[in-house]
Amino acid sequence: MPLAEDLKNLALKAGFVSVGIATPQMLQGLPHGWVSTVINLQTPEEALSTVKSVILLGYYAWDKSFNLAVDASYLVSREMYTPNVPKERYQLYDEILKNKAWTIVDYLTKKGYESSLSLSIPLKTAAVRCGLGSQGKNTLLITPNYGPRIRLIAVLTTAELEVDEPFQDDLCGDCGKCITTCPTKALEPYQITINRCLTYAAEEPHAQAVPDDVRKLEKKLIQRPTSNSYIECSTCIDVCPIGKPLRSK
Ligand code: B12
Repeated sequence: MPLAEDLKNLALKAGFVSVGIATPQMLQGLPHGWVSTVINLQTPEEALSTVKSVILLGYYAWDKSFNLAVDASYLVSREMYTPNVPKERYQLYDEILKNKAWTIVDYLTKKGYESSLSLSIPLKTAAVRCGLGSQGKNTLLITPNYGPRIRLIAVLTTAELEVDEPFQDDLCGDCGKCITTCPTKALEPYQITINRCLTYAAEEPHAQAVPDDVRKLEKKLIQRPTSNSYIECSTCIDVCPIGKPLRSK
């Protein structure tokens, strides 16, 4: 069995629902560098200089609780905020993704290929080039079967693998539910104003760039199971009709 097929079967067995493969050359021209204050996006080559293939893995996050984020209290709690100390945050879905993707890294490493996980390449646009789905009006990756209820991670490897075709269709069509339902009006078709997104507001409790009306809605709408944790907003995912489960809450 070709290695790509072998890896796809392994990924499905590990619990991923969609898998696609591209070369780093196929991922040229994607977003790069700092996205607001959130992340410094890397190219695959910056993440692993010897990379020959990029494997994009999609995990079905079917429950709101996957959006749980926990801030390390001694670093960043609202009461004890210390400027200039790097923040540390655990997002439940990131931890699940990393855990599952290690199966693929481990398998490739044992076969002699250098391999690593990446959450710092631009995963949505990479996933489109790997054939997983289209980029939606909410800016998220929309897959035909699960809509945007997919979380993404990449495995970078020196193995040369058979690649997939980029996804060509626009799955949103005339729908604009995510745009009209976003509580802070952060979305325009295919674009987001980051400092109006409730997730950004919750992640950055001290950012001056977040307008007052958004801070008020953050206090009202963001659920906080404990003082150091919150459930990230997922309204623009929940309302998407594509792949919507019968019972979505
Ligand atoms: C930075 C970031 C954020 C920031 C900024 C969001 C953003 N859209 O950039 C904030 C904190 C606001 C955020 C919020 C959320 N995020 Co976030 N975030 C990221 C991160 C780290 C990078 C995203 C990125 O590349 N931004 C850079 C901008 C420039 O790229 P872009 O959004 O693709 O913008 C392009 C489009 O606008 C496009 N475009 C412009 N016009 C047009 C027109 C057409 C027709 C088309 C097709 C495209 C197009 O051009 C732009 C540049 O290429 C990724 C993880 C990763 N490493 O990729 C997760 C990620 C995108 N987030 C994710 C999620 C789930 C969320 C939230 C739902 C929160 C949550 N509950 O987890 C919200 C959703 C908000 C939203 N609708 O975007 C998931 C999305 C999964 C999916 N199905 O796509 C990711 C992939 C994390 C993961 N590991 O799964 N996020």
